[in-house]
Amino acid sequence: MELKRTDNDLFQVIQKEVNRQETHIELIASENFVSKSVLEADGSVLTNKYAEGYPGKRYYGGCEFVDEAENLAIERIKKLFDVKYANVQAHSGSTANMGAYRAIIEHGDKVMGMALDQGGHLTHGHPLSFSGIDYEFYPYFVNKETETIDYDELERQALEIKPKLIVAGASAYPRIIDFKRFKEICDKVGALFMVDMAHIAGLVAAKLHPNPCEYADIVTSTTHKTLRGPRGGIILTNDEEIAKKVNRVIFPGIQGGPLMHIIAAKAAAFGEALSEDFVIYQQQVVKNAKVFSDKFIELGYHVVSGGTDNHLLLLDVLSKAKMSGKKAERLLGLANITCNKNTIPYDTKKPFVTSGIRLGTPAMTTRGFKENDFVEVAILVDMILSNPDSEETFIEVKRRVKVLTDKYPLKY
Ligand code: DSN
Repeated sequence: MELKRTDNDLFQVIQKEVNRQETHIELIASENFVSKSVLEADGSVLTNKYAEGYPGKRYYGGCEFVDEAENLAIERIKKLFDVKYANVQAHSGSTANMGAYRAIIEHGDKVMGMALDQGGHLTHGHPLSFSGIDYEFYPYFVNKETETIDYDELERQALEIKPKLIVAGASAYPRIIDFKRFKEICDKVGALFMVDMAHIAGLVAAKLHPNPCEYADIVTSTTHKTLRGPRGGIILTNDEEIAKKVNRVIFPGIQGGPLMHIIAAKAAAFGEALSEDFVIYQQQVVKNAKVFSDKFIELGYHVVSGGTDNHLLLLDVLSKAKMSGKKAERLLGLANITCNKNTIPYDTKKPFVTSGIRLGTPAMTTRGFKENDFVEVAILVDMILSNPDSEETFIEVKRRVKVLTDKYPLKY
């Protein structure tokens, strides 16, 4: 280990994080564990290379091999989502969204996006995000009873607001999103249609969720969530003119040199996502989430929208356990179970406090967890939330967490 020799302080920090990842149950719905191959590409010498421009049209010499890496990433992602054009240079999901907006709308245009406290994302119009600053965002909501997107109300709002663009996609929405219906509403009001599929990209790739590329003018995603690649972004479209604009706004519009090691790692991850194993993995992610959600319902919890169709669920901890999401996140953390506090629809508490927690199955499914393991995790979560002051409970839960994490070691 060269780092241990040259910089033991940093080496120890990394070791502590390795140990944390090994010994904790990871339930953050937007996280995953990449394969060794992806990690290898991510840590490769491609980090040394400047390659401003696109394959075959670079501003630097010596790009012949990074061109090959980028072309592999582009060809694989196009095949994965059955789409004509792809930009794989966006450094992140936020950058991808900035690029998508800049490619298809103008500053000040009206845009509709899912309300942030009901599952939407920062870059779908938060007032402090570039999105909320550059564009006039209007939120749409979930139905108070069903806690699912109210498409009729969305249509009514869209007819009134007449936005230039409607954005679908969410960070905390447990149900299938009806892209066809979104597209019909967009057509009715003359709006462009964008989908940010960051959370569900892996499910889409495995055909367990409708493919937004069939309906949307432009689709963005991160690559590190269900898709199980390195941290980064992508932009997809079937429209040649939009594709040309996307490439211009990403470079030179927003970014300089692309992260070629990350692009190589994206290529590796997209290659994996094209395999039959990946489909089986995603099927297990969904099965695990369903069983996980069912167990919480059986234990007396309100699960937002009554369950899940995808990789995550939103647990209302206030109504059953009489505590905030913030407290639940902290207590579970003490028992080596990692999750994040999350607002639930029509939450009465602030985003930094919340009434809920968001729980996802992608990461632990990668480690090998099956349905019965998630039943056990639900029991452990409930033990902590029901006995927050019992030291014995914490000791017992930590013991059982260790049994699970030892059974499914991280294979790095
Ligand atoms: N912050 C991410 C999430 O956790 O869902 C979205 O970018």
